[in-house]
Amino acid sequence: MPTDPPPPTKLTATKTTWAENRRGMVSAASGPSRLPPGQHLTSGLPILDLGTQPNLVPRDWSLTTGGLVATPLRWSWDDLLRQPQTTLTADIHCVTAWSSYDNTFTGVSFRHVLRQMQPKAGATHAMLRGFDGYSTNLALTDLDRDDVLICHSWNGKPLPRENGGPVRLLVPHLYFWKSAKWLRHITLMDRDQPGYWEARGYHMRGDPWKQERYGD
Ligand SMILES: Nc1nc2c(c(=O)[nH]1)N[C@H]1C(S)=C(S)[C@@H](COP(=O)(O)O)O[C@H]1N2
Ligand SMILES: [Mo]
Repeated sequence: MPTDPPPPTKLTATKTTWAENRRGMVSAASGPSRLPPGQHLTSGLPILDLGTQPNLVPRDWSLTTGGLVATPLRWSWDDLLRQPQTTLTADIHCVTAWSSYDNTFTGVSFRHVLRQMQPKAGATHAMLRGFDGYSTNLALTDLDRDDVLICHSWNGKPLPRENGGPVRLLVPHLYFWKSAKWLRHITLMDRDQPGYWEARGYHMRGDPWKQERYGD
């Protein structure tokens, strides 16, 4: 169910130029630290998006899955809340160089969601799409973890619209662009394919500890 991404904005054009110039790359990690190389600490979650923020009430939200799955899902808000819930606290690292400590999220672990949809043999990657036309790719090995969440709450409150509410992905061990906001659809694939930022010079995986900011 591809939705075309919206046209470039000043922010998306700037970030595309950063990838071309490899902005923010530093030469060596300076030793063990809570802060990945090249990052600085901020507070809260600065808002980054493609320039549109879908306005969805929980009743309008649903999540569908397709591609290489034996059991395609279609979850309403109530279906999501009926699943086992996980609360965790994580540090967030954005490729634009801010990091934010101790953000608490509640949602359903992606490991549980994968079990429900039953990946078919040969499924290795996923494309995650937002209601704004955004997309991002992830390996199933990066999704099949207890700390990857489809989440609806942040710091004990409903996830605000600008942060992807009512429902977003959280992948705390990768740069924050992998954490798709306004999550709409998950496609399982038998190969890796670039999403929105990955097609614009950003790394296919995005591990902040390895500074996987940009593609080759
Ligand atoms: N649907 C959607 N998800 C998205 C984005 C987006 O533009 N659309 N931007 C990504 C980027 S680049 C970042 S840094 C984080 C920002 O999340 P925040 O606005 O809650 O801080 O969302 C990610 N998920
Ligand atoms: Mo980002």
